[in-house]
Formats: sequence, structure tokens, C-alpha cells
Amino acid sequence: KDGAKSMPFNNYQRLSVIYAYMADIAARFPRIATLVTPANSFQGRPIRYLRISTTNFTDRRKPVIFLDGGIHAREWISPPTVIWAIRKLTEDVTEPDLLNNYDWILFPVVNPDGYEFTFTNTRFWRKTRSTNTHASSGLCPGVDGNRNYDFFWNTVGTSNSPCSDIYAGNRAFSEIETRVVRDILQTHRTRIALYITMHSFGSMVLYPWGHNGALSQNGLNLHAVGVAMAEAIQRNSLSYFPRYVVGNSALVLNYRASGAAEDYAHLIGIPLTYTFELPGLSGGTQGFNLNPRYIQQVCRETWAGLIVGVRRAGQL
Ligand code: ING
Ligand code: ZN
Repeated sequence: KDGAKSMPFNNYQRLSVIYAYMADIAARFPRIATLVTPANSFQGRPIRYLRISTTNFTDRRKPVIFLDGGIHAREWISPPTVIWAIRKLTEDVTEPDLLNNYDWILFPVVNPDGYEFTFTNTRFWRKTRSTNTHASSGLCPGVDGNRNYDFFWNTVGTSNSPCSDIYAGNRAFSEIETRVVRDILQTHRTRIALYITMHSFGSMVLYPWGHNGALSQNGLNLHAVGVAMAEAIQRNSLSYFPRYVVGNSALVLNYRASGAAEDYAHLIGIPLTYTFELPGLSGGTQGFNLNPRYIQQVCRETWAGLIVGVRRAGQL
């Protein structure tokens, strides 16, 4: 009964399956779901997200909840958690207040080129697939999307080497994929109540500032809502899953990194911005290879955390 109608959660899905599901939702729920394709990726794939609103998104009346996933290609558990939210707001509504009281932007695969590359070529690819720096040679393509935002860009925890997994790019927002997220954040800046970018792995709820470990002016709310989300996740989790840790990104991770989405979104005025590090059950790169038998579990427990976070965000 918990099974998806047309989106299989028993395995990781290729981009075409995810996009077909999003199109299907938009077709079946035309009054609330709108498919948006703001641009094409570096390699020409559509970049797609869904807007969900029971009234009219453009009326700008309700708080917006913005979830994105798949900016890092190899973190395969990330897109399903955003797709699960799409389901829970259309096919399988069990929290009608979340659907009725908020507008949603649900963006499962920010980096479609990288995502497809992890299926066709290199499983543990992290970055985009752009060749802005080495257009002629094609040597070492790709920029780390989560170092490419315009917030203390390329100052700490980044690399100038295009061959590095944390290459910041040749300028802030060099990547079309991060520009698309930037434009969503900027357009709806004043009414996005909660922004969460889904990553893996580590079982963490992280918040700004990631570039220096300082707390923001909204630090107490960031922490309180973060803890509430983590506790809800934990209540719905499995005994052998790691416990969630909540805190400032730089402190919890023990490294500082500039140019991250979470920091940029907070900088431009979004009060609650988080990076979720979803679970991985092993260390090293195998942490990105969470057994597909756990996809539904992670989606369910993450949604439990989101329910709490969204309701809290609406009260602040
Ligand atoms: N983790 C994030 C990364 O981009 C992070 C962690 C979050 C760093 C926020 C800086 C700020 O490194 C993964 N898994 O990518
Ligand atoms: Zn990541």
C-alpha cells in the first residue's frame, strides 16, 4: 500500500524515469503541479523541477518550501527523497496541511549530466560535466556545484584545479545548473521559508555558516528546527541506521567550505537553510552506494523530518 504508482523506489532510477514520473504527475494533477524546464544542462539535457500549489503559485501568498537533490551526481539516495515529497503532495497526501498551506518547489536532479554519467561511466562522479576551463582539451571536466555559489566563492575548502572533486569553477555561478537554483532562490527569496539541499552521506542536518563555522543571526532557530527534524527522522528510523547529528556545517563536518548552496540561500535572506546528509551504511565511497533496499526507508524517515520542519517553518 506504500508502493509508488509509477515511480519505482526499489532501485535507483535513470534520469528518463524520473523525468517521465514528473511529467506524469504534472499531467495527472494539472491544477496543482506544474513542470518547469528553465534551461538545459551543459550537455543539453533539460533541467527540470515541479512547482506545486493548490492555489496559484504566482499569487505569492503562501510560504514556499524548496527542496533540491542530485547536485552531487554520485549521491544517489538524494533524488528519491525529493521525488518522495512529490508523491506525498500529489498521489499520496497524508498531510493535507503541508499541501494546502505551502507552495512547493521540488527539484530532484539539479545536475542531470553528472547524474547520468554515474550510470553510464563513473559511478562515483561528483561534479557537473562542463568543460568551461578546458574547452579545447576536454581535460578534467566538471565543477563542484556545492562550491560554485557566490558566497565567499573559492576562498576556503575549494580547489583551483579543474581535476579536483572540489573545483570551484572559473567564477561563481559558472555552471548553468547552479544558476538555475540561484534564480529560483532569488525569485522567491522573500517567501521561501525553508530550503533544504539533499546530499549523502553522513546522517547529518547541517546549517550555516559553512565557510567559517560562525552562527548566523538566526542560529537559534536554525538549530531548534534542525533538532526537531532530526528527532522526527530518528523516531522513524531503524536501530542500525546511524544517529543524526545536528549543527553548523563547518563544525560538524570539521572542515570549512565556501560557495555552498546552503550559505548562499541564507545570505540572500532565506531564514532556514539546511544541507541534509542522508544515511550511508558504510564508509568510504561505498557510503554513496546505499543498498537500494533502503531507499523507501530513507525516503519515509526523511519525509517524517520534513513534516516537522515545514510546520515549524510556517510558524516562525
Ligand atoms: N557534503 C557537503 C559538501 O559539499 C557541506 C557538505 C555542506 C559542505 C555545506 C559545505 C557546506 O561537501 C557532501 N556530501 O557533498
Ligand atoms: Zn554532496
